[in-house]
Amino acid sequence: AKDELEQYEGTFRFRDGDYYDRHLVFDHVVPMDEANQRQRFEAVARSLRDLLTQRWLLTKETHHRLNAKQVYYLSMEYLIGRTLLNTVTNLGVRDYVRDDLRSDARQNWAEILDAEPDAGLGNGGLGRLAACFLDSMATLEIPAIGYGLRYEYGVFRQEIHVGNQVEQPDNWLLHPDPWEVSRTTESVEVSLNCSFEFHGGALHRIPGQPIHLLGIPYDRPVAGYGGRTINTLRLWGAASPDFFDFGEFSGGEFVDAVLYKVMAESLTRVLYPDDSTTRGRTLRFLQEYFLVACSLADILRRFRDRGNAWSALPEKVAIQLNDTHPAMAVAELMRILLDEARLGWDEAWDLTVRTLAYTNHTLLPEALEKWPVEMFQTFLPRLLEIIYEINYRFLGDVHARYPGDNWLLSRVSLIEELPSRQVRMANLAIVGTHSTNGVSEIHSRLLRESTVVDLADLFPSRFNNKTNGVTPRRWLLLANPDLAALLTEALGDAWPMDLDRLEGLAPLADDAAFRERFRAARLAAKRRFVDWIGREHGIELDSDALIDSQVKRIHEYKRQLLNILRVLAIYHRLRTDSSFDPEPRTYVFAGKAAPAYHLAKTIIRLINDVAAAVERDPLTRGRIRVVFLPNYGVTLAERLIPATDISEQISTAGYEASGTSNMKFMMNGALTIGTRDGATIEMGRRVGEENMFFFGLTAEQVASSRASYSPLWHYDREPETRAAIDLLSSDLISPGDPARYESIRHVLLEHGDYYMHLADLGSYLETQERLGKLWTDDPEGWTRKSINNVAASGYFSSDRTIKAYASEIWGVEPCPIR
Ligand code: DL6
Repeated sequence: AKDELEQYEGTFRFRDGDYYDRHLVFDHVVPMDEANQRQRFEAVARSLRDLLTQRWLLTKETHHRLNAKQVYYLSMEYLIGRTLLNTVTNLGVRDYVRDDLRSDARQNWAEILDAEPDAGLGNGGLGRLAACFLDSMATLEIPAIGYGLRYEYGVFRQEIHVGNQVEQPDNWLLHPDPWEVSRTTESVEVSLNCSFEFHGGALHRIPGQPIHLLGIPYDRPVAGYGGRTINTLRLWGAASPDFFDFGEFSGGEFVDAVLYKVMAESLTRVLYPDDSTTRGRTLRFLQEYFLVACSLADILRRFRDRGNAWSALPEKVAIQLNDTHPAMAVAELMRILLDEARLGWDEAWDLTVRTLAYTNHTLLPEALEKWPVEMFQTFLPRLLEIIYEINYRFLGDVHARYPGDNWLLSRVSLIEELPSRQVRMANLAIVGTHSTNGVSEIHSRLLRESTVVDLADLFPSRFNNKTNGVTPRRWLLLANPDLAALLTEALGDAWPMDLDRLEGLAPLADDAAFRERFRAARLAAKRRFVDWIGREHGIELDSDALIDSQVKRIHEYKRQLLNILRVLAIYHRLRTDSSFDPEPRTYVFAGKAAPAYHLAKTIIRLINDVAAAVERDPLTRGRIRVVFLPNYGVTLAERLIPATDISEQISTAGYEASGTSNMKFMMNGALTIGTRDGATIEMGRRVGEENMFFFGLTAEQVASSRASYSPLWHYDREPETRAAIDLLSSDLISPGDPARYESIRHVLLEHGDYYMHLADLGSYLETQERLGKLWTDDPEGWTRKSINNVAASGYFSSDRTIKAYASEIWGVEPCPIR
């Protein structure tokens, strides 16, 4: 790999600073010493894009020439983060970039990196997984294109005002994005059977009058590690095909004509900021169809351009649906094969099912998408006809297998009849694809055994598991340079592409000198984070204190509330028990709440109120710290995860499909405290449970004890539980406003505590105490466990996950670019 890299750099190296200087001065028409850091960032990024362009072209040309089977990943979300350092890392051109920048006396690398906005085109786990998968597919040289939408506004920017979340728009495309290439010549037309008009200051639907929209592709390079393959992420932007309606224009309806154009472009203006419910929103429905229609048209054009016959579709094309969001692809592909390719139903259906595959990412019932039949009827009547026909034939088959079981028919039907008629997108996705996978072993099992048990019985061979993974390039090599350097020294430089090599660390856990160095590397990461938080947020932290982090979307099932109740219990002890002397700990929280999710926003307020109470109180100040970091995103995660000692994975068992931050923390040496949920269970199996800190009810216990569970029982009998809950309405936490957390108290005590916080609080506190003791009394034992965690994290590389998708679902091989 090293030889290849050198050859690669030799071929395309920056020449004596040409690329950067030229871009900086000529693109911006600015003297070099007057350029700002944003302009410098754009110049470096454009130089890097130049550097990889020939490889990018060669990758496309090779895939085309060899007519290689290609993966198409359809996702409404890609949580990409920044691209500059990742590209430099993956191409291995750090030194060349440094050389190139030398001509610019005023450049500052850290500031240049900070000038790039996070591309936040996703809400959380599902979107970040898609970005990790792109990295792995390119690294493994799998011919792949990611398809998504080019939202002008990504996930909102979170600010905290007086403890409350305030959402601000994230106008990440305010400045031109130096990575993207717009390909107007490859635009696609998308038709809907309903137009709109403006009158009386409002937008009105005109059903039956077709409307045509244009999908414009914007391509971003995805450089695999080692820079051999450069794949493409193609994001669709919406536009109106006619720049102006000249009829209206000349008739004096200038404003309406322009409004029409604005409306068309609004389709891809903004990402829906909710990771579990978007039901019922027309714009979201249209966004999903737009992604599907543009992408399928593009995929099939490419397929036909390579001279393939329709019958070869599943041999040349594998389309992965990232959740049900692109599940309309089942009906749209059928439409194209029936109406445009003019195939018969049976052949079209066979090709569709063999080409498509579906990944489920959640068991939460509110996240299983359903779209009103009426919406299909209005905008996509042909798709509805096809869905009805699929359903008619499918239910006919089920009836033939289980005659007389009408209840089964109504459960598996693609159409839900009551309370209103809706298309069940998960059923459509399962019936219309050859593979349905969950994202961890427990999730795949629960999916089969409960969520869609009937469909799993009907199609047992379609169901499989692909435990998630994360890319070690971004999450270890880039994010944690000190630890990465130590790993390279101990194991050689192949680990970023072959993460199982980390197993070689296990014997070193018993080597005192190595442990010392490992601790030093971890401390360096902590210091870097502590410096940054001081600079950026004016918060002074102690880098010797334990850093305990829970970072993810704020959601009841993820139980940030359990975490903060635990902090309240400790706060109470510090105030009432003078002999209590816990280890210094910084409790870090970060995450966004969906803007309409009131309880989640109240939890954010509570965390901030507890943080303030701890600081106000002379009995607690300086002994523990609570910090809520605003605007959690990829870049913040890259800073915080390497610095974290304890990773909190405390969802109610049976609710977190997989989790992926758990893997990132493990790779960087944090110890995990967690429930037996999602992929955390598999982490425990890999590293050995003695290196993890499990607590609480299992998924089976949650299910079986739900009926008899009484949160009041815990409140009445457990003094710490009672103290924590009583603090919620005390003057200490919400001075002068005792009702502020009434909704939380109500959910916990009167409304049955659906996510069973109180059932687990006792064992959570005990387990935390064990962790604290280990940290203070046995630092060597702690480091040993930490090393063991890194050593066992190889399995959680997204390369492993992608290899399994490639061989077991897609049937694709790597296609080396020579
Ligand atoms: O599979 C990626 C990620 C999992 O790790 C999380 O456990 C799961 O919550 C998340 N799901 C979503 C959105 N769900 N929906 N729809 O982000 O997927």
